[in-house]
Amino acid sequence: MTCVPDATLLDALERRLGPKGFTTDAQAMQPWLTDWRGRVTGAAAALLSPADPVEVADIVRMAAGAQVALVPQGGNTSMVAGATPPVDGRALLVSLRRMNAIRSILPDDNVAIAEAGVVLADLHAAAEAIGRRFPLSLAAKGSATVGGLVSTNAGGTQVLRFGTMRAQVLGIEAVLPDGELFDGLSALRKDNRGYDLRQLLVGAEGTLGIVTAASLRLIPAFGARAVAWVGLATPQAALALLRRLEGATGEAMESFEIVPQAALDLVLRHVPGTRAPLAGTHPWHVLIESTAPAGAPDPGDALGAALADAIEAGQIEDAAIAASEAQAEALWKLRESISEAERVDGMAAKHDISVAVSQMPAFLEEGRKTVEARFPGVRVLAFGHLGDGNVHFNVRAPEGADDRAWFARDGAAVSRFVHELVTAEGGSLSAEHGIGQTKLADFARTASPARLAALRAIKTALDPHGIMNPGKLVPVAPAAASQ
Ligand code: 2HG
Ligand code: ZN
Repeated sequence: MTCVPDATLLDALERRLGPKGFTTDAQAMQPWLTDWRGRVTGAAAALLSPADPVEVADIVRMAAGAQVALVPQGGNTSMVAGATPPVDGRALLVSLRRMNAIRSILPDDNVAIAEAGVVLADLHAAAEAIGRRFPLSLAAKGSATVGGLVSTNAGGTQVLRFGTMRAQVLGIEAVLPDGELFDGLSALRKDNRGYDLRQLLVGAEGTLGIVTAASLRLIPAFGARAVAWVGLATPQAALALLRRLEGATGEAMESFEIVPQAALDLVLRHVPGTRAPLAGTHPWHVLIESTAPAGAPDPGDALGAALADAIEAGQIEDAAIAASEAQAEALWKLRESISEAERVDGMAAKHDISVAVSQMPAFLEEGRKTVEARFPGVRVLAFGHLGDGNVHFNVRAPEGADDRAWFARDGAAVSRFVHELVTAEGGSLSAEHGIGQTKLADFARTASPARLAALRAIKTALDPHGIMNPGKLVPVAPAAASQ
């Protein structure tokens, strides 16, 4: 159990961080105490906004001495309330947003060294300015920060070709729970010096330390991209199309996102300036992006030919390829606005699940029927990264129901049911969003004893007083919980 921060600690922190780095003002803290989806609100004794890694190290050292909890936060876009402090108000919220410098960008190494508070869109722009690309993107790119992306091992829409954040991180600088600065910001492509602390911190959700900067892999900018929208009848047809396009266009394809008609309808209803991408409606849709290096043939040619073959073979119902960058952006906006449209529409029980890619079509259809039969009236809205075997299998309240009341009454039972279903299929209840607080109980229930024991052993070894982001990711052992 962590301690309540006393006046001596708060005074010392205020003196160390100055007015820009320390506040206890309720109004200033308020926007950062509730998660993006508005489901979880916590409390904090103070909001700390360090300006550099030395200040972060001092904060952690002081908090460790007093056994006070720290909750690191970046853009506050967590889908699992991973950066929302506990309700007891004992924790100090540590915002990394002021640490937003790109320290260096090294074209010959294809590396950018970015501080934790760098916003993803700014990293994209910096890479583009030197003819490179940071190959990870997601809908929250205008707010999500490097520290959060690293700490959650974020995925997004290009994982199919480039992998998750784990594959992009070459080095990490972080403050460990005792206040020591781990300077692992190398640009080394190969480094076999034993346990990989860097990879331990990726996806640790701030429970093993505070990531202050990362060296990140860049790749050459693409010469051209082709973006297509396809209408089809079933997820099975979508999977067959994925494999057909891989055969026809090989490495060129980098996104393959599945969208049910209901998700497209939500976007068209709630997001101004959007319009239907195809003339008719279709049970399912797929957004595809294919790219080619500078000087290579237009990727639209191979993609167009493969889609024409798929129409001829009866695999898909309709398809359109964006004729301009503006059209390509408009298609991406339809996909990237689903989360926001769903949020505007009302509460949903959110499930970020993965199964083997080959099993996903059956899970989408059978899983939906099973959930809708068990909880009559609910509406499954499953969309996302079919190419990675990861969809957001969200469940909305029955039509016309008071969504907040429904969520309060049934949300946990629905999530438990979905998580048990996916675990029974050999899948994961967290594919790319992390465990945070909202998945913790179901993670504890469904994880194997060996997985939980290893997780707890690592946590205890590095953070013996449990001050780093308590209540997230690592389920408390039953004996400790009953104390
Ligand atoms: C996406 O793929 C994000 O759009 C958000 O991961 C998913 O809101 C969601 O459930
Ligand atoms: Zn996603």
